[in-house]
Amino acid sequence: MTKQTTLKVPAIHCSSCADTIRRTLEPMEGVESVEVDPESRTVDLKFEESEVTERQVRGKLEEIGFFPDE
Ligand SMILES: [Cu+2]
Repeated sequence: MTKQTTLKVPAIHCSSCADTIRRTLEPMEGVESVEVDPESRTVDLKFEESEVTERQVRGKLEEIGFFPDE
């Protein structure tokens, strides 16, 4: 089943941050779409929950220094 969630990521400051996040998350197995909004500092995520968990996506963001809020 596809799940949708919005992560708040305060470290996003510009479109370059947004590109980095997109390039990192889009190749992940199970991630269907990634939309990053540098204005609201949010990441809109659609993922297939049988293939990847929100926790794994959050972990990937943390690896590249973009820590999502709880
Ligand atoms: Cu930036």
